[in-house]
Amino acid sequence: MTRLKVIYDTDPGVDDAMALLLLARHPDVDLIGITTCFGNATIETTTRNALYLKQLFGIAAPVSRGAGEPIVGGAASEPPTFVHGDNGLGNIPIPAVTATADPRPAAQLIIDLVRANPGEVTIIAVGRMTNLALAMRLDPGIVPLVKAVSVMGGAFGRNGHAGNVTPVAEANISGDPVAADMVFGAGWPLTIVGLDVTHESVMTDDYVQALARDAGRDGQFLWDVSRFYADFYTSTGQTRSGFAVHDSSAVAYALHPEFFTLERGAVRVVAEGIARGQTILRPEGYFDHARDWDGRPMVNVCIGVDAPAFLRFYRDTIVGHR
Ligand SMILES: [Ca+2]
Repeated sequence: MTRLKVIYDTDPGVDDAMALLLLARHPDVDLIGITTCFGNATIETTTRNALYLKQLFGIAAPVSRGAGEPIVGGAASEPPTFVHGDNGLGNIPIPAVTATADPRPAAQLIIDLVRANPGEVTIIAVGRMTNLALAMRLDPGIVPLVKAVSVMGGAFGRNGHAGNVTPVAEANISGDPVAADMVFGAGWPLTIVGLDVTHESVMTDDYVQALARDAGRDGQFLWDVSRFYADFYTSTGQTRSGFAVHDSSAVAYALHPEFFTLERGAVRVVAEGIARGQTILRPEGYFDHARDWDGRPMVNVCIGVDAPAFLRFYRDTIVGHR
């Protein structure tokens, strides 16, 4: 298999870090760029964290700083420190970081990498969609040059799962709904990996403990970085042990789409009001016209996942790297 060229657009973030490790350790992935966005922490913090992880994981790809606020509507909302800790990485100690960011803004790095690798780049976007929307706006010509886009975000109410910032909205989409609506309407081959499936896969304490035992330094890191995050999930009653696996699900889709079942259709995002950030699918073959969805491109929406296969894949990749 030729290696998959990946741009990882991220807001590290505990689960972002766990997904980045999966990308860094997978033999079939050629990680060519990491772009940061505000979200789980401020843009200063997520960029510092991405640089720290690049250093820690031994990643060669450039890290480029992206958006610090939504594409319209002003300042970012307060970071969810109760989920990812004050430093965005579950309050693990972070030593001085010597790696430095690429001088280009994230949107420019995305454009440059896509243009240098036409038809070959998969973008895995696991934060706000702001950098992708900015890149599209700067250079709409990149859209047909992208091989695939795999997005962690959204909530469609399948499998009994609600939103995680409101009953209908997921954080990445709610944090910049205008950008998400642009990205879902662009016309590139796009798959949305939302809470409908990410809440189906849970890394229990036993699972992470086994990684800590079997995967050396990487395993110990996974255990340490995820303790604060696991406490959030158990204290809020979302899990009995451990946490739902968000960002790594979007990575898994890019490498193993067969783990997932899909619905296809046009997706719009609610920009304002109490449903801000809600993702609404009009399925392909819907019986009637719906003006606000007419003319929008078809995208894939993940509605089911083989969670045991996915969790085995994550473990095998991390342990197998030793
Ligand atoms: Ca994220």
